[in-house]
Amino acid sequence: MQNRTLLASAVLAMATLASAPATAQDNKFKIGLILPMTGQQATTGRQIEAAARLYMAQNGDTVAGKKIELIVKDDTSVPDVTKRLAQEMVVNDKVNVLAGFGITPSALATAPIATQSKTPQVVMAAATSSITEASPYIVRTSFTLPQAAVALADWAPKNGIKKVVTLVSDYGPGIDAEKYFKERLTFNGGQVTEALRVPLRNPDFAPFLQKVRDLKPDALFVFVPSGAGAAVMKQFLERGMDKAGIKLIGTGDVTDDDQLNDMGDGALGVVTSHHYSTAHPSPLNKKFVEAFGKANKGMRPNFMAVGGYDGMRVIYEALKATKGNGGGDALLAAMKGQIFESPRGPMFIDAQTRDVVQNIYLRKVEKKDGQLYNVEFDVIKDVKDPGKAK
Ligand code: VNL
Repeated sequence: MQNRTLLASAVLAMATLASAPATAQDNKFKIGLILPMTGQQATTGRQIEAAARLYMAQNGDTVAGKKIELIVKDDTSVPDVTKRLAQEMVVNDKVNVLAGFGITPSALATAPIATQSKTPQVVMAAATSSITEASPYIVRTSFTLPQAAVALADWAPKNGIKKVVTLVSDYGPGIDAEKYFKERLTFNGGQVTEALRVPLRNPDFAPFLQKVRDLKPDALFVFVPSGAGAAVMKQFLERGMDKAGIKLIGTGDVTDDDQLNDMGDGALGVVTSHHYSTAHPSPLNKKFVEAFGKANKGMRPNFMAVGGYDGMRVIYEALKATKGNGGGDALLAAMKGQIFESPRGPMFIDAQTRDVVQNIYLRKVEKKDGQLYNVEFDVIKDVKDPGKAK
């Protein structure tokens, strides 16, 4: 009797030893989400984390027999920190996928780690065209600045805007926006009379805007990263530039849905081009906006949120397609070519470039039910990144 009990417990102990550690590891699928949660780009981190958590709440945290674990780390948008966190996540946490990346330098700093460790890197925010070329393991679910800027350069000259001054943040996405806007506007018979660049860190827009006032173009084209738009708008209006007959135009980063409501009626009528608006009138988006608000004290999802939400979709579906058994290469292959309806509209991941192909909308700031929205009035369908053609 005693022997049998001993034997039984010994067998049990062996079974536990043999299976427990392996099961715990094998049944987990880890997503390392690196975002700016503090500092100048904190709104981007907050939006993307909220969207990722919403996606998990709606779609469950078990996929193909694996328990999804989301590990969120704050890189404060300092690229050296991003790189260190990515390294730790790959080596210590053994993450299956790296994701997030609020700004271009953070995405680029991580690219060699993705390549060396064969870990898919899902870029949910950063939007310089060349990012996807930095590693064959990068897949992007945000947008590119050339994608957005070219649409606006087609619209402007048809709408009385011929002479434009550009004002961009002086780094990857700003330089892309400046270049592709200018090229297309010039092609369309317009002219960029001056190209101004402001530092990314702690920008002071005042001296630049004063200069624009003196130059008196038909319009000022602006690219600043998400979170900086309200400061530009405030100073633009304070200087009475709208009253001086200068229009403000830009990619949708400047009329960011996260901040738009606080910009005031001075923002009414501003035309921008972008891939996502909170006001996108599809049933899927209405559900998304409502659920996002409900889960986050009424917060509006912006274009960063949609990049995070769709990034999670791409990861979940890749895990399903590989039946929970795929390594980095198999997951990457299952991410390429995914085609689906996003809250932004239809989109797909181009299998060749691993970049997002999507509609770009022209939008105008309007008031509806007492709130400011980017209301879409035109669409250019299935836009590939123009930066890839060269
Ligand atoms: C970038 C591009 C960042 C667009 C942004 O906001 C943005 C980037 C933080 O590639 O760094 O709106």
